[in-house]
Amino acid sequence: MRKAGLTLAATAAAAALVALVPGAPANARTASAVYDSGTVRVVVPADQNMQVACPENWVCLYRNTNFRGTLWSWRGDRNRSYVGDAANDRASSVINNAYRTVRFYENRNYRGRKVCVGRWALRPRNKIGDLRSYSLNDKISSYKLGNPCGG
Ligand SMILES: [Ca+2]
Repeated sequence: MRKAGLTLAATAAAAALVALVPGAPANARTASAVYDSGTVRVVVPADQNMQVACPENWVCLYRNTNFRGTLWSWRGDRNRSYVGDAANDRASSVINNAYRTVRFYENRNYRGRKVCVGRWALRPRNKIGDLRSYSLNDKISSYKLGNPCGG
């Protein structure tokens, strides 16, 4: 069911992109399209390099570095053995606003290279602005909530 929701959201986002760009008003740089199924949120900025906030208690993947571009996010209450086709292997930065530590993995089912990101309470140390630093750019496929990093 989760996978179906994400696919629907991604399809809607793609359609909105086409609709937003032609004839966009002068203030289009501040506009964004939000698709929220309750568990999955896709935000598509009119300006594809715009910085979009990550909601509290959500886990956020960004298409571009420094938390810019298309945002895919999930409520921070469960593991994701697969982030779905829309977000898979596309994130270049991440924010963990969940109340628990998150480990992001290169492959599905929590396999491969990983990076640990501290919880909401540790902000601003709860984010990675450039996943190239961890050799995980355009690679994240799953993530798991867990114990503090280094524990
Ligand atoms: Ca991957």
